[in-house]
Amino acid sequence: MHNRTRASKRPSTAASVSQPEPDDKFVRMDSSRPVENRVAVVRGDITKLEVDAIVNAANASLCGGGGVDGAIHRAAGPALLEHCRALGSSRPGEVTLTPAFELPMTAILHAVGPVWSGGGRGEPAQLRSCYAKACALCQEHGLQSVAFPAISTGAYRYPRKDAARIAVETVQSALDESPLPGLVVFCCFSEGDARIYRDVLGRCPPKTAVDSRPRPG
Ligand code: AR6
Repeated sequence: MHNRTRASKRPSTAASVSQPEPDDKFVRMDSSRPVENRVAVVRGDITKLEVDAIVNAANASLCGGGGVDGAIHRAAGPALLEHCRALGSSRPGEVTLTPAFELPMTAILHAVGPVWSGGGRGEPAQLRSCYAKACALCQEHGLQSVAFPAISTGAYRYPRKDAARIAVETVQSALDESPLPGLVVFCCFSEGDARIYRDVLGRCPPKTAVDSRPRPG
């Protein structure tokens, strides 16, 4: 069961936060919608989202750590660590797919973001690669919906606005090219981050504008 790489745990054209925050209570998106409605911003814990895949902000060892990586490993259980140990290490800009084990998703996409050291050491390209490769894996494995944390913006200190701009632009390009993933959720841990994403999305040209507000009912 854990070797499954296609989106088969359950069909998903919707994403929801099962422990709602005061705003962003619920996001429902239909993957048949046009690109502009295939992106959402949610505030909350990524392990609680109902999506086919979640992206982990991993380190090169793939063996867990703090932040969102720690939260995902705790929720997925020890089998994830065992699986990751067998995979060996990864590199900045690379993304590795694993099963989600005790989490309800079909897959976890472990993206190794760059450590920020001023921006002159390839950090933007590596961050872009994380988002592009994660979207490509969704296409390859039939994953309908995927949630991203703000990769590299915590322990790895990537400036949050610059990182959000890269995330949005890269995902937008991927969605323009492919019907999969049908839905991309930018999962922000803080309201400040959610505001940054909404702001960046608001500045996109009309064809990429998104509805990131909760829908009643
Ligand atoms: N759900 C969603 N976002 C979260 C969660 C969560 N449960 N927890 C934290 N965040 P970070 P990095 C946000 O440090 O900068 C680890 O030790 C957090 O607020 O998790 O890529 C790894 O093992 C921030 O906005 O990842 C690596 O060694 C974002 O996730 C290193 O940290 C990313 O913060 C990776 O550093």
